[in-house]
Amino acid sequence: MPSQTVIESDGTIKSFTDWVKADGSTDFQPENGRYHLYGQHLCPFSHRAAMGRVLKGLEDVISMDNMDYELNRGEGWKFSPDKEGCDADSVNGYKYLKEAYTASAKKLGASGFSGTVVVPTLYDKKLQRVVSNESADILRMFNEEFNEFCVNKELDLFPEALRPEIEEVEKWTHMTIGLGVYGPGRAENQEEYDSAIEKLFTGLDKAEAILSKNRYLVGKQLTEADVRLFVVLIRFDVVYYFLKCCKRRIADYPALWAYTRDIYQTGNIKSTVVFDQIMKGYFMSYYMRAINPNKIVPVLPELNYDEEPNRENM
Ligand SMILES: N[C@@H](CCC(=O)N[C@@H](CS)C(=O)NCC(=O)O)C(=O)O
Repeated sequence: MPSQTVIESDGTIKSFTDWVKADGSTDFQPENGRYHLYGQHLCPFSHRAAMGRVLKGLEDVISMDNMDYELNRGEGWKFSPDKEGCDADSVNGYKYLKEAYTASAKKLGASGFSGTVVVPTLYDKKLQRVVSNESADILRMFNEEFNEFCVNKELDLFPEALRPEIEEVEKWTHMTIGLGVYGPGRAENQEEYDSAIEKLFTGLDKAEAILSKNRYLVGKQLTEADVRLFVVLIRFDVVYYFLKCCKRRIADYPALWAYTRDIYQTGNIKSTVVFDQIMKGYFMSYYMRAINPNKIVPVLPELNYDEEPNRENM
């Protein structure tokens, strides 16, 4: 089966875009123990994949290593088993994730990897190469392609009948909120800042209006649209608020705050939210070098994510 990953005209690979498929239409069949996830708790995109893994009950089927939370430009994601909560590379024993990317690119006949080495990365231990480094695709693979092996087969985060609506909601939540949280911090002048704030809080107000009437964003069940919004909301008051998104906290929005707690308390999701690493990751990594050169990690705000959400009967 030809790989879906493209070798660019310069001979390199910029991203891995293959798919695990239960119907046998690709080289990547779902198997117990065959795939591995490289992630980091700080990253909302990595969190999408970690949530899919836990929601579907795939912890024993898909192994996972957590990278060093401190990301440096140049060297990229590193394995630091000596740091609390961080793992060694349990598959290849590499020191840097880029080694897996380079070896995978060579395996496909490319001269190297020229894109950004990211988390999440889904790796195939059998064919010894990266399958995908796109979180939206990995979340869908976990949802659909491992039903033979997962604990929660009946959970469908992307039900056929709701797909157009889910994609529509994901589009505006991603543009206004998912990407929107980075706008105010990156603005280079007042005008840019003001318009970034306007865009972000218009998106949050819209989500608040929907979630004050509905338990979930689409239909009457948890879908991937909720997963994708949750990973942003759970970081908002502890990180993005301090990146100049400070018009309002999520805790100041009645519906968004209860919705965030509701999802946080669903199944095993809590186990995927590691505030200590989220804080260290954002405040110590190169993203914040300009505004936090001394790598000071602020105190975690006192917020009770375990407080009763009272949303079951909505
Ligand atoms: N499109 C990718 C983006 C993932 C992504 O941007 N991850 C960031 C961490 S939040 C990363 O690994 N950045 C690496 C770097 O900046 O060197 C996805 O959704 O999976």
